[in-house]
Amino acid sequence: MAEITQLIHHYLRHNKKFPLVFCPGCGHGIVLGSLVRSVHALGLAKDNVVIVAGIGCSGRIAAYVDFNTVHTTHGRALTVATGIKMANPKLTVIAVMGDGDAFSIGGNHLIHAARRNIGVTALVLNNFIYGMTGGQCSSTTPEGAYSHTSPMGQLESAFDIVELTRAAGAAGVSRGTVFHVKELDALLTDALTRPGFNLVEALTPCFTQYGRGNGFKSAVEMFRWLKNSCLPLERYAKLEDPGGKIPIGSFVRRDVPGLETRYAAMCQGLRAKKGGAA
Ligand SMILES: Cc1ncc(C[n+]2csc(CCOP(=O)(O)OP(=O)(O)O)c2C)c(N)n1
Ligand code: SF4
Repeated sequence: MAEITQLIHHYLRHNKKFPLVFCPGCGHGIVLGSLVRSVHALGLAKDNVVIVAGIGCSGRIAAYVDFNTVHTTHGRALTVATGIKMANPKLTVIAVMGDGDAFSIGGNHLIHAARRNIGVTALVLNNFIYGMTGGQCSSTTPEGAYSHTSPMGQLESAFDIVELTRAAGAAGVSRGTVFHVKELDALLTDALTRPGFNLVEALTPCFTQYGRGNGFKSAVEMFRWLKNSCLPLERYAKLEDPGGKIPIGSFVRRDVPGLETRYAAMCQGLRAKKGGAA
């Protein structure tokens, strides 16, 4: 059996309806593939992996993968992921969220997860829009862009996700795209091995709700845009005029023990003080 077929059989839930619910040309399925390949590359046992998803098209990913999965409410994936990691630090906990989920309604949880440095990987599928609910603007919708709630062009500026999470204290922050798949796999694999809170932002096209209204003729054209607009951080840093280019790669790598590790050390210290077993 071809390797890819073996992966599909091993990691995907057979009783789920395929093809995926995503629209043709949606990038979310590519992120799903990246997630499976990264877990496989690290040889993680399926029973030790937990996917916590919020609500949104991105959140549907949890339904397809044969790990421990929880579908939470919109914006709250990180709170549930935090509880799971604190209760059982041995688990690899991955919160899969859309930009609306992670950066907008769940923005407060995001900054606190980063500040606490809970040992969770946040995989955020950023399509610049609320996809599932019909194309409302999110906090990553670029200024001037069309959405159903900014029909004259978005008046608000978008969050700079890297600077936001860096300032909040995250151990790791990286950005990839569904066009640059091998690089995305590498960023996610790396994040899954690192202690503390690690965020991987995956830029992914939503032609249905975002592309159509913003001058793209097709989903293919959106992939072409990712190809032409995104470039490795090192090359981006040398540009005199970055124009509309977007840097991708690893932006923040700090060695910070996760909150769960610091908590376990504190408990051990207390037990030792009382003369109990360490
Ligand atoms: C508390 C709450 N508020 C609002 C909603 C409605 N809602 C469901 S999905 C969604 C937007 C999802 O957008 P995003 O997180 O960017 O994911 P995408 O669908 O684009 O992948 C919203 C607002 C909800 N389900 N729960
Ligand atoms: S609405 Fe957008 S994000 Fe949702 S499945 Fe369709 S293309 Fe993907």
